[in-house]
Amino acid sequence: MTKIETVCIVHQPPKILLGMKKVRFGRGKYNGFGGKVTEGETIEQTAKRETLEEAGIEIINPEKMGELLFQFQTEEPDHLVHIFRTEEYKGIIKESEEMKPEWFYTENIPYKQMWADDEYWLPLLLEKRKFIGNFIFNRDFQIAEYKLKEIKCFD
Ligand code: 8OG
Repeated sequence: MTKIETVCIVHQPPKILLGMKKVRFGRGKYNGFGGKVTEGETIEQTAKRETLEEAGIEIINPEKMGELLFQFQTEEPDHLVHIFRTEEYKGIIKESEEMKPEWFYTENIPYKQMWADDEYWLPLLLEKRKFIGNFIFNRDFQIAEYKLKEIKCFD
């Protein structure tokens, strides 16, 4: 069964907010904030809820920028991830059980400590370009195959 999830990147040029994930899938990697879409929730509601839970902030006007399917050559199920970008938020950024938030200058994004696909699509998001794609990971979580294309809008 495919997991439907979100990732939200807070982008206040020239910086982005990432979190060091402390638990579960992706532990030890920097990522945006996000998680599973629960029943009855829109993906935008998920993006807001997860960012509040993980970083303590209320995001304002998140915009969907990407839709990516991740497939694995292990038992891990597919992940369909909706990627959001937001510039504004309310509240004070706070560490949670899942994530330790940290600001990075966009010229200093820690790609080596992120999922291998992120360096393909994050530069597009930072330029406010929208994209869809899929990535297949091998057993070492390296990219075996991928497709990524820019789109004008989502249907
Ligand atoms: O709740 P769970 O621990 O399954 O959350 C996984 C999070 O990681 C969720 O926000 C979706 C996100 N995610 C993947 N794969 C990738 C990826 O390749 N790159 C990035 N940036 N995020 C990913 O599941």
